[in-house]
Amino acid sequence: MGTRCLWDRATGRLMLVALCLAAALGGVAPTAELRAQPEPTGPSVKTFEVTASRFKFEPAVLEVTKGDTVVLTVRSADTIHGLTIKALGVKVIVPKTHEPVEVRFEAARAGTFEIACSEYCGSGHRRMKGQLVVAPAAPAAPAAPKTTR
Ligand SMILES: [Cu+2]
Repeated sequence: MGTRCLWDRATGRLMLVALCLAAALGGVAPTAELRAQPEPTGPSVKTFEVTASRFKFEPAVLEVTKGDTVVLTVRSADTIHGLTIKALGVKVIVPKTHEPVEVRFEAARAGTFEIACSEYCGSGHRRMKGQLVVAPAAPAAPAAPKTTR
């Protein structure tokens, strides 16, 4: 009789634990499903607000994926500048009026391309550089680890 009673209690406890576990799992599952959704791949439009000033571009490094349409809205914070990416045939004059200028192009090639200032803007003009980093089109395999410099 005594053992029987203990058994019932143990079974009850087990069932309670099982119920709690099921509830917990049920609560976790939707989050896991959301996280499992793959990121959209393929070409898209990447827009950047770029500020040119003596003697830098901000942000200095723009990262896109091959095939992306890149839209840059460029403003000058001080004087006249230019923004060129020779390798991709991009060139735009950035007026000193702070008026934004827009330049749109396709990131047709993967690689790292220099962004330079095309209008003489002072003693640091020649070192006024940025980078456009065009990653290869999204691979099916997991992305390679990012290299840092
Ligand atoms: Cu310049």
